[in-house]
Amino acid sequence: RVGPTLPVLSDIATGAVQSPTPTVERFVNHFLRELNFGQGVLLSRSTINDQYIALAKTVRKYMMADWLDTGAKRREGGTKTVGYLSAEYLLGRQLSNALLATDLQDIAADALRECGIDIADLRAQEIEPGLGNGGLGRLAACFIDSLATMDVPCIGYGIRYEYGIFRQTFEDNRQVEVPDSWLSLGSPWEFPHPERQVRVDFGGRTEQYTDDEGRERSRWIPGWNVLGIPYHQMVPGFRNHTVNTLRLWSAKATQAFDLQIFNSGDYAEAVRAQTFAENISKVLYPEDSTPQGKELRLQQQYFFVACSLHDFIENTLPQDFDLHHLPERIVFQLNDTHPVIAIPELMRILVDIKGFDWDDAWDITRQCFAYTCHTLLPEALEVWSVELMGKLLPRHLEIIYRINKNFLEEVAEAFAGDEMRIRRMSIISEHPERSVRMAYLATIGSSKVNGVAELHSQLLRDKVLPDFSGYWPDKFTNVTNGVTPRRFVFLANRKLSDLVTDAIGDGWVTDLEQFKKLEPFADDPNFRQQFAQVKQANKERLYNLLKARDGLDLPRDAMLDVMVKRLHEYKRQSLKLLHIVSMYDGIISGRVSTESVVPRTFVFGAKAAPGYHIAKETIFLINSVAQTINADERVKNVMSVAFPANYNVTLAEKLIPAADLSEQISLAGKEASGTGNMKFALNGALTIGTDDGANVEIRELVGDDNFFLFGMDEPQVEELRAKGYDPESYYQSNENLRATIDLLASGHFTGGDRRLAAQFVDNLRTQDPFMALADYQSYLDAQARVDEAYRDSDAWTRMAILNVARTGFFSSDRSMRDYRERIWNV
Ligand code: 73E
Ligand code: PLP
Repeated sequence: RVGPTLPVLSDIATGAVQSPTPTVERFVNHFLRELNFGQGVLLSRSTINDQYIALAKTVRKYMMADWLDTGAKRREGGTKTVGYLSAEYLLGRQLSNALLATDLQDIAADALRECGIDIADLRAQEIEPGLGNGGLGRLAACFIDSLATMDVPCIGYGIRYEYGIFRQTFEDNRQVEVPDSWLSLGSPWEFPHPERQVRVDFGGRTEQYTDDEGRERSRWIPGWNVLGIPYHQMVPGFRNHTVNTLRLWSAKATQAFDLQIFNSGDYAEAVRAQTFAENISKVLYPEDSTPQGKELRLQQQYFFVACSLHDFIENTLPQDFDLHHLPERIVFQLNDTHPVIAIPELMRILVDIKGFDWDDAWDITRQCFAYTCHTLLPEALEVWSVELMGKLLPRHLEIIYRINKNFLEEVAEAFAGDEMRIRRMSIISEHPERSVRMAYLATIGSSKVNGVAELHSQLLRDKVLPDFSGYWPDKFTNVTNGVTPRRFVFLANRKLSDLVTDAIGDGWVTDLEQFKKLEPFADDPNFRQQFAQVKQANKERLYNLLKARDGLDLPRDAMLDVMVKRLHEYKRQSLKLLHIVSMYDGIISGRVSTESVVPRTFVFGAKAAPGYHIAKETIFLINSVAQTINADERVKNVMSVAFPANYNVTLAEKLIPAADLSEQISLAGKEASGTGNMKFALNGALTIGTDDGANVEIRELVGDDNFFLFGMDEPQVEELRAKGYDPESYYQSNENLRATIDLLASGHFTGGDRRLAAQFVDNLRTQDPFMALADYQSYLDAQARVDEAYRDSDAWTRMAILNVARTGFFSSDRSMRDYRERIWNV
């Protein structure tokens, strides 16, 4: 246990004692002090990085008293805390968010101006911490923002990866991954606490023994261990004086190096153990939507979960807390299966360390966990081989076996003689190798299980976990995802925010349903005009950025059609590419005149997992098509394609507010929810989309007239699959599709080399696992409706305003209210 009760003198942090009203003068003072005494430089000699760090540390100071007070309030209050367990947090830049939360934006800008500094330059200096892959990690970041804003006690627990998601560059149109050294210029937002290190054991074996009371017990004799060092970050609520904590763990070797070996001259060997241990938090696995069955990943999972549980039980709860009451003080939300090893870990703590009876421990454990599933793809359901689990975590494997045995006995009693069911519901699957199904463990060990959009939760119940939802119907629920309006509207779209605030006041920032009040403004020509001006200004801002960042020259007055998200076959960037090539083919073949088309600028943003071959081929082809089209005089001024490298939160914040059209075109039943779709709608883009994930709810809310729906729905997909899907038949029967694919295959976009497009084309014609060809014609028809609608720009703007007005539901504040009511009971 760290830190006895401190003497009263040091407990001075109450906002009241601390904080005189911020003024420009005081801010200048603090900033210069940080520069001089923190960075050790004079203003006249300081670099932009010095200035950025000094500014960050200045802003931090303004949050400090609130942070300490929030912590004290939480400890005294004895309230229930949400422990959000997530292997990913895709935070995005911190500076702007901190300035916004503390209402210091104007003061800071003025103060820096007095120092001769443009604050925009310092904002641009920050490297975003990319400690997540995409939607799942960004969701975690939105959720902790909302919890702080709603003053809900929450500790976010995760991993402080030394390298986050790779930086994407393109060479010869191909993706090249560069390590993301986000820490290289210093990281002013984190507070390391090496003195609060936690030891985490691995490996070894178990041993049976009889305890003092004559009970048969098992204990773990670990083989090796590492240390977890916590790094704390502030999570400020929006102007409410609440600052919650994000606690990320970094791995460190128990012993730095072997001095004897070092002295003998074998330097590599001397640090081998250290390197091994520290590899655990070295880098984020760049896989999205599919798990990586690698030993190191299981190490990462157990590492952060063991640290977090220890931290909460030993360091956060009062010293003599009776753990029988644990469910009154914590609910651990499992962000997908990545932290599910926490369930047997809590059992181990309660049974092996605290001496609880199994049944008591199990009762407590199940109340302490809730599980969110984020996927439907069967290949994405995480499993760990029994062999690996036994090698790395032998005691946990034993515990999992016992949980399974008890559970299957229960099932056997309820469904006597139903052997098949028992086999289906077992945590242990036998094929292709004996392995632990983490989603089953999560479901059995949690009080609640939720999907992330209505459709997804339904499919989760019906398709992924039908036996479990039949057995425990009340355990299953839905919480539709949401996004934080602070970052993705207020910060990202300042112009829209001002316009909206002028119209309906600023209550929407923490109560996004107030966007509803905008509805009447859709019929106000003056408001429409201003709204259109905002969109145009956001486009200009984006084009200036893309010019400076990527050397791209984009026309100013085309429809901006955006598809940004991880590159995955189920998301169907391939379908978008077919649409582009078809439009291009129409023009160059003379079937369509340039005068008759609605000019479009297409923007892609997408990282492919480094080992995902077909995804990387798709990136290559998109870049090749972009290069060809952009250089072709015949389509000049009517078509351009941009693929800025390294799509991340920072780029999303510029791209989304500028978009006219949001591409959400996954095969129905595959995208659990999507959150990018929500951000676009809230920023006044219209959606062209399938009946998938949260698109369904977006469409219901904005209305059919304000949404471009296309493609099969999920039952139709299933039906076609059952009938036998033959992509080639679509190729043969659809002339436009055939021309499009043939043009792609011809080498036209790949310098005459047909081989370079062959894999992509063959894959579509022979496999097409996500049925792009089946939805092709419907997609083109919907795009024609988009063109039609866009021609009447005023009517388009009206639809865009209605999208904003009707999508306030997608605030992550609402998601958090749903979790509170349906799951956490906090
Ligand atoms: O539909 C998205 C969803 O919006 C889903 O694909 C994504 O989670 C988002 C937030 O709910 C997701 N990511 C992963 N699984 N689902 C995943 C799986 C393994 C590793 C990393 C991410
Ligand atoms: N990647 C980044 C950088 C994001 O900001 C987001 C969400 O906004 C996503 C991925 C998820 O996008 P989608 O929901 O379209 O998969």
